[in-house]
Amino acid sequence: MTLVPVTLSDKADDDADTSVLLETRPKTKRPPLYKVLLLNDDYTPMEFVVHVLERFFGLTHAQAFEIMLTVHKKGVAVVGVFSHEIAETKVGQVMDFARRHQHPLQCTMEKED
Ligand code: TYC
Repeated sequence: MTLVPVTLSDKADDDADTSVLLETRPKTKRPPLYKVLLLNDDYTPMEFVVHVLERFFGLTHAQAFEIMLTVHKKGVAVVGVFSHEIAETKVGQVMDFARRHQHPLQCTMEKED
């Protein structure tokens, strides 16, 4: 809990300004968020990427197809924004699933500014 000094003017006696400490609410800093990024490559099939986006990010087929196309055309796209732990889990799930299917699909995370 932070104590903030506040000077109050005493109308009865101008020379007797009184300093008091007021309690503020405790500082709770929001934890940083992380963007999960999907990277393009020349070999992973489009349908596989769409499936990954549906399966691990809860996207509809239309949303998944749209993001897949963005990655295909631009090279990278943000798939979602999560806490550090959730982002790490999603990246691990995607990388593991891609590796098991022998696709070079890459997924990474990056701290949000
Ligand atoms: N570029 C791939 C292809 O033409 C498709 C693709 C899309 C691959 C998105 C990865 O993250 C990716 N088959």
